Amino acid sequence: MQKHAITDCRLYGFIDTTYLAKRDPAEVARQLIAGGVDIIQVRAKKEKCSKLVEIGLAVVRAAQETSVPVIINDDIEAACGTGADGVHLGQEDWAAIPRAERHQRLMGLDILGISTHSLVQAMEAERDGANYIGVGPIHATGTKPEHTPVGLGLVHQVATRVHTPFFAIGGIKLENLDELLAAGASRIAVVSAILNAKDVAAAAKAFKEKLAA
Ligand code: TZP
Ligand code: MG
Repeated sequence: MQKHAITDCRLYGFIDTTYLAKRDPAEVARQLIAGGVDIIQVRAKKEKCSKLVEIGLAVVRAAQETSVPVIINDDIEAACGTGADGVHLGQEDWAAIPRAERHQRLMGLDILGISTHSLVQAMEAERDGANYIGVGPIHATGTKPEHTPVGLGLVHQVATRVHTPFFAIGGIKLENLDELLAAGASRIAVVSAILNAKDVAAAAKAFKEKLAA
């Protein structure tokens, strides 16, 4: 099925193994989709590459008959191997790929997302051809504890100076969504507030509705 263009995506959901416990990734992906997430990332920081590929394949399959693109975190080869729509890379992952090799390495993937933590990084990611960028962590979060929060000020700067679609990420909850939208975000990426909810689909739906309001 034809996948959403990034410009049409506002709610970014995750299959993050840290929060899955014993749940079936494909089942949780279906719950995210039922709740209205526009795009899904598979994130398996502590797992081996083979596990990332296994979960990636299951999520790609779960999203196959839907318009929801699937993005694999951290690993271009895993993204290609699963038939995912794209890859999401951190600053270090992206910087580690020689410029001359980037085009070739990304062949077969429609979407490149890059994490950014400053205006300079956001502008560089735009120049480097990212299809979207992540901006964060906005607030302190246990999902990415090693990063200092960037705050709402950066959201305002990126919204004003960068044209590439950006997803605000990090510590986003329903309760702090209004201030984020007021700062200039129109897209959000939410990990724990959705995956830790009793009802994943309902939690995603609540974010979706608030984004649309
Ligand atoms: N990148 C910046 S913050 C973050 C990532 C992957 C984690 C966001 O997780 P949560 O649980 O929504 O705060
Ligand atoms: Mg990474």
